[in-house]
Amino acid sequence: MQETTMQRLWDSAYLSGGNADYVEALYERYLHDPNSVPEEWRSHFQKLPAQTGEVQAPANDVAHSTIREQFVLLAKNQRRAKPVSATSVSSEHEKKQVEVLRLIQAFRIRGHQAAQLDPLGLWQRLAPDDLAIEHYALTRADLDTRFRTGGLYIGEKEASLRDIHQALKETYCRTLGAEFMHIVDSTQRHWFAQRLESVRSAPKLSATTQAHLLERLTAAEGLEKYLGTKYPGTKRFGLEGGESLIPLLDEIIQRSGGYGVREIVIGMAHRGRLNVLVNILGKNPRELFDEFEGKQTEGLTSGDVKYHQGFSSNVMTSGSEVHLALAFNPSHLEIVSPVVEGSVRARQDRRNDAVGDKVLPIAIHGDAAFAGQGVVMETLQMSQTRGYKTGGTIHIVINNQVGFTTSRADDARSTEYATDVAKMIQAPILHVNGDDPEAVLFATQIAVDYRMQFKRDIVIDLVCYRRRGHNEADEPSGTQPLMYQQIAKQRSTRELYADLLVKRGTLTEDEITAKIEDYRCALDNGQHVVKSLVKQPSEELFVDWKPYLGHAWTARHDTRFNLKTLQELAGKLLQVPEGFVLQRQVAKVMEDRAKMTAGALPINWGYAENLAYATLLHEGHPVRMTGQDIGRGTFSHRHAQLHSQKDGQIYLPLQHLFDGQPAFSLYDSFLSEEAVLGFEYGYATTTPGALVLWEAQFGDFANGAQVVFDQFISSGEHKWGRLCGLTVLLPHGFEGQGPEHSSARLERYLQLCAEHNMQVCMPTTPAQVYHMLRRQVIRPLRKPLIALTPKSLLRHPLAVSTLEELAEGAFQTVIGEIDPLPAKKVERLILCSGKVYYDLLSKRRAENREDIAIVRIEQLYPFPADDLAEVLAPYTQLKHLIWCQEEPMNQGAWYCSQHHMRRAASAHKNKLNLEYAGREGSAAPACGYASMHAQQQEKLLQDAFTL
Ligand SMILES: Cc1ncc(C[n+]2csc(CCOP(=O)(O)OP(=O)(O)O)c2C)c(N)n1
Ligand SMILES: [Mg+2]
Repeated sequence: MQETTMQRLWDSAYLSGGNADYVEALYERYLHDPNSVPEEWRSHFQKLPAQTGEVQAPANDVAHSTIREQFVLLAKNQRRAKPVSATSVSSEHEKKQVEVLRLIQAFRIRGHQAAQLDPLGLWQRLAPDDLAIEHYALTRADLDTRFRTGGLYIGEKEASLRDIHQALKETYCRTLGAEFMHIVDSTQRHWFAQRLESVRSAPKLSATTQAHLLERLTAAEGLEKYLGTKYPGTKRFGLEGGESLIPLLDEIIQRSGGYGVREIVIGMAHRGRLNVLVNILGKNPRELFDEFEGKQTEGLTSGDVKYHQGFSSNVMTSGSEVHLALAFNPSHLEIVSPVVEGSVRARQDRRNDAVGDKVLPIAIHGDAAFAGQGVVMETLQMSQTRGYKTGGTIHIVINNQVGFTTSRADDARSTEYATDVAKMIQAPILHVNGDDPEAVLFATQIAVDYRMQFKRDIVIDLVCYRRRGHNEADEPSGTQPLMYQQIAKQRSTRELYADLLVKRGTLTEDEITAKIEDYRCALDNGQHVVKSLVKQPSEELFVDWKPYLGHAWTARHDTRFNLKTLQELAGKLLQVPEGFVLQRQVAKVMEDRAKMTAGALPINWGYAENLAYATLLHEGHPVRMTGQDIGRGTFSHRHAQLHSQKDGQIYLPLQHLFDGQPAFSLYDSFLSEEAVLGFEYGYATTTPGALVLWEAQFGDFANGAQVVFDQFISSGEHKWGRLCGLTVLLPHGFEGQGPEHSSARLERYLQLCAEHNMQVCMPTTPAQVYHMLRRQVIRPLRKPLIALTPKSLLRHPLAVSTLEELAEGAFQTVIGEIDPLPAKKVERLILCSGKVYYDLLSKRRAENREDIAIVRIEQLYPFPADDLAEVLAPYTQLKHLIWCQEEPMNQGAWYCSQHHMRRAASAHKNKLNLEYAGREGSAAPACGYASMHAQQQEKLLQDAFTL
């Protein structure tokens, strides 16, 4: 732009100050129609993206906040400059001043691209050209000219260009590369600039701190060396090359303890896990050695490999005693992250820590997994939502630049950094060279401070390397030849830092050798190596799981509830605050519920469910329920959350039952299955006393969370000894809605069932769902419950119950014939589960058949063999025993449960055969044509009556 034009622009707009709005509006017009703004503005705006370097995207994507800020900044500087310019500053100088400010901005945005982040020195990155002064209207001749430093936090209002440039290079381009300019909130951006620039990203450390850093690195390296010598070639997924993780974690714990954090939950994968267990959580090395030697944990039928084991301990910090928990995790990378969040939220809820001051989540990731796994995105997305937020997670990526054998960036991801995915929630990212432990320490301090102040997620990208193969039996040079040639020459992080400390005179060679010896001795003696370990943790941090141990599913329990109190609670459920205006249909639901309470209408499903929650709350059990649209209910049956038509006010009657009641938490979840279910698993495994419930929109969608079912819900207890009372509601039923709105895939869950690991139920009446939910909490058993719940049945005239059935009944695992058929006349007995029962019943009643009895199996696993035998016994004239299901033959309960039913059939005095009436095998769960559905349904009913 011509100097005169520039001058004119300044005079006309941004140098006059306070005109940012005007400029922004101008810019808005330019975006819509570039021709609508004067030529000089157009040409200036055209240059904006490239010049300011804010984005690489087209001009339309330049954030307005950025544009606005730029002008505000310029205007401010001009205002400040006024007194000076009156005397000495020429317009030429002023023009350069602006360029200097742009230079500063460029470093903040892209300085990390020129930072020395790779300990191996192999990265081939071209420094962005706008970090050089020549990119601007500046030359080397300007180096000694003094400029105002603007918002640069270097403690000087004015400095030479040389000094400014130097400060920027030191701050942003050494071993710490910070990405924070993508954050929209300017307070946070300024916070980062201030923290980094004021110490040029390298605060001075005391000799004690330096010695401590070295001691932690010695421990990290020492453990790997020890295990490598003692158990050569045994898989341990060593941390070698990434040892800085240990001082990093140590600093998070100590610093957050200083803030008053009382509990920290860590989720991590295989890499470095043993090191973290011993050197951070203080697991006794002897126990680890036992595991290397193949010792089994008592009481677990499956158990798990050593690098999946969780652990917990308490350590002392400057602030308080901190409870540390490392979550058990499966091999499936990243899935532990939402589980950790759930566990943290549960602990926060227990402590009434609404903002996250007391409990901190740490998620440790691999570079390849962080970039690739979808659950990372889901977990990031949940981080600020009402139902799932935990006040910010500190993410650490152990970025060893390789995932198994894949290291090409253009194979592993589509972005420059493995951490770019975190920018979707505007999380700041601190890339740090793992071979500079002091920079790692500084990055960690910033991360903790940021998390504690802003309560948002932050990422530390610990750029390191992997000294050995993916595991200790794997040879990496075949696939990463150049990388491993360099690694062979690379001195360890500890060695490099020890040398530095000797050079600085902080420690002597002898002192350094002594540290190594001390550590090795401790391991030899099987001693704990975490000095701050608390031997007798305070009681306050303790959750008692004992009441839930050692019970069978048949454990005695009583789910009855006093009728009068039930009616009182029911009354509360129908009250809304003064002036609260219910929508017409909702008002009708409430009116009907009032009639149900009075006995004028039978109880329907939605009401029974609400009453189950109310009674559990009354008995002191908190209730947490989440799922997509769970407040209203996908099928409009629940209405546990009401919305006033007058002002949009939200009211949950279950939160207003009585003073001092336990928490009733209900959240419509964001549209995720995998992370949400992982979260609820984490929550439930931390909260034994509550009903924790997740509902899938349709049962079909739950397979988006298949990993959680397979790796945690069905097997967690037998692998890790973790109990979990989570309840999962899966709407299921063949109503002609097509392949994806029919089946919750019952077969999947039944196939996972063994060793009484979980329960699979298909209740068919309101009283049944009521008692099933109450039983889940009241019985001292903590096993996951998979409940297949109805859709059309929610309004089925026959699927109703009485208030007395709620007050007096119990959950029936098997429901026998309900009509008074003479047992002697019954020659055919149809077994079934779920909605098809009502179709069979209607048909039988319509045909007036007295020879056919229909029995419902309401709990498919653990299979209620005794209850079924008892129901079958009176039918002495039985000739046919049929299993009838709506699901295709390869699905539903047929294959997984028939052996249980066959056993009952052959145990019957008439030695019966079990026959099948249902759809034929099918690739898709259901057909997409309503007429075909109806034909199939009719046929399977007919089969049940005639086969
Ligand atoms: C969901 C999932 N897919 C694949 C694997 C197999 N696997 C185990 S480790 C690994 C590479 C992980 O690389 P990275 O995340 O960088 O961690 P690193 O081992 O380098 O620390 C893979 C693909 C797995 N464990 N989990
Ligand atoms: Mg890796």
